[in-house]
Amino acid sequence: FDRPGEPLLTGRDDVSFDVPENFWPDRYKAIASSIQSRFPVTGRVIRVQNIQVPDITEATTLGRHENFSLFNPAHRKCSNKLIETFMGMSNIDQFFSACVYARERVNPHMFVYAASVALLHRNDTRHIPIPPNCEVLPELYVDGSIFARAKEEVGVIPSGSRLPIEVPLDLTASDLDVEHRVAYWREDVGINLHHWHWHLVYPFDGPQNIVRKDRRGELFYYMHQQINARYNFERLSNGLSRVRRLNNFRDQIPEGYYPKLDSTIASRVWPARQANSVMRDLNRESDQLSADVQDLERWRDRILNDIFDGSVRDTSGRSVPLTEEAGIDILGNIIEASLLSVNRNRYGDLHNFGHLMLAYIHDPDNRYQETFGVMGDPTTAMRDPIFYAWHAYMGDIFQEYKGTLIPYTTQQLEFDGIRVTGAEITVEGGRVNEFATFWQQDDIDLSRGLDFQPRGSVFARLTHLQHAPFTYRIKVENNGQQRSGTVRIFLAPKYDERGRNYLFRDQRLLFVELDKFTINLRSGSNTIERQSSDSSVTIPYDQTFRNQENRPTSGNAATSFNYCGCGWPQHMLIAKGNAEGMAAELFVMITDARNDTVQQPNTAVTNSTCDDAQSYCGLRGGLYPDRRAMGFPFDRMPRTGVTTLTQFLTSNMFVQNTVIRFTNRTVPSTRRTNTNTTSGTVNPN
Ligand code: CUO
Repeated sequence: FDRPGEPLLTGRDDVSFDVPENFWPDRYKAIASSIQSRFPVTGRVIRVQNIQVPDITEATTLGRHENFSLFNPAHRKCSNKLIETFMGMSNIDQFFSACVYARERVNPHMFVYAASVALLHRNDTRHIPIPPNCEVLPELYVDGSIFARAKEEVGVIPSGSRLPIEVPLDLTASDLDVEHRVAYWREDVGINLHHWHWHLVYPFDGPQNIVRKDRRGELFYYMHQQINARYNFERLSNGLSRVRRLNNFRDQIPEGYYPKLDSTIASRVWPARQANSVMRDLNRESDQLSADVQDLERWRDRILNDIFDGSVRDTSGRSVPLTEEAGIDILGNIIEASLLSVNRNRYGDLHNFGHLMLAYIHDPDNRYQETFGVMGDPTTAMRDPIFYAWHAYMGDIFQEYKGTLIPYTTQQLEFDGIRVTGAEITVEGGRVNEFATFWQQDDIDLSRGLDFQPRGSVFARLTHLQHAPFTYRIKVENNGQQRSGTVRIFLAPKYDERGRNYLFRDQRLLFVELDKFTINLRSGSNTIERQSSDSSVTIPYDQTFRNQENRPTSGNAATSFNYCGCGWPQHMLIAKGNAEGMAAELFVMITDARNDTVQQPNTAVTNSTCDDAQSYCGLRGGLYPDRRAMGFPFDRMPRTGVTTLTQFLTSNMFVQNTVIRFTNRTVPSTRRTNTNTTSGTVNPN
């Protein structure tokens, strides 16, 4: 994975690959011995098993120095071919050989993607950690200008004495653009890593056995619904209104975005989108891409019509009912669209082509020979404000379907004999029911992704949102026998943009899941305590910003740190709030675990750090670990007579008023490598 733009066969600093002769690309073969003498074998030597070289011709049709877009069907074909090759190797040594063979020949971004998907899904490599993508391809995560500064630092200062390079928060725009107020959130490394990882775990195309996962269409809907709920919470924290929906595909798009990312592999900067651009028909021969805005409209109309009809049509014209249980999953696969769509001819590829049209909006017919913008790659898409407008509209279509379902009755919501009598959160040294947020700085090592000499770590110092860890304390009365319950915890803003209370039908879409876990309820009174860091939606802070003391030396892909990666970053669990204290409602519900529990197959990985973020990422090798609809109990419209959250409550629920108070101070990380930086102080606003 390290330094994906560099040829592997020329040797590394501390590792050399003893590669069979037929693995060398033709252009190197004639000078192979002279190359090897320039890079003498030092340190560890890894012998690569000779295999019959796989046919990866199709995967090489994407050039090595082009940008790779997962949303582009032609690129997808290339990566699918590579994934199939990797998955088909009969043992781990052969898989490794195939990787070595392919790495010199295919597009580096595509290689990282395909090798990661294979590592995650092969039975014999599932235990092998994937290095953090932000270290391997830092150019997709941080300001492009820092690479020149890194070069300077590396060229002059010996490893160990180098100063971290500070990445300012105010980078991609100024506050003249109101959307910029939440740029710190959209451009957060942990958030973008999560999204990259989620799409690795849930690819929408590729071998059937990789795509076909339990409730993957529903999880596509739910995980992205939660992203938007979280984004809206952040927007309200910053005095912005909820995100608009991009529901008219022919309107001018007011949100501009200038990503400031460099692609060293393609030797280009990522294209920007000017404010007030308009989506146009795509016709890019060299990318094998053509689609009309009208296609999007037709697909959208068919989907909506069939939602209201209550059933969709498969390829043989048969009606597939959108049932209470399976409807959302079927729709998720149709709208995304994934390989599991019941009818791609009829429903097309709405979400993916929306990404593409937005990504090529600056050059839809390739007259300027410009590549795609950040919306064209899940690794970078969440940086752009338009991502949320597009997903808000996708979310809206899902809600049209949810609106056709019968609302939950009180009987479906209640847990007989269980009463939640109190819930609070406490921050050590803080006030009860007051979340505390602030800025924090952390470092990421860029050296795995830098292809210049000399080697050794060089760090980027990022400023990100953080909150003080807190403890939930929940009081429950059990009037029956001992039993198990599922605790479901959500948080939502209390007031809307105008400072008024929400209607339940609107507020339900703003609830962000904070945690979900099973507990044992004794007969009588129970007090449940739970730490915020144990959340079922997040991965630990250490997995985003790894403890630099414990990190492996640069150039060594083997790490003792088990990095699973999929999961919301712990440091972004709570929205920023504001200095005055933003009012938020903490919602706690306990449901009967007998109705929630899922019998897992023995392939489920439940005993590792990989099961950290089950709510957003599912369970590796297993079934989604909650039988209820994702987002329950907020996924449906309320029953008749319920207009407010208070009216919605049954006795097994509890709502606590809380406050999120933001303090404009920047806390250094305990993980940081050096207290100084190469530039001045950061301006957090
Ligand atoms: Cu995750 Cu639009 O699906 O990016």
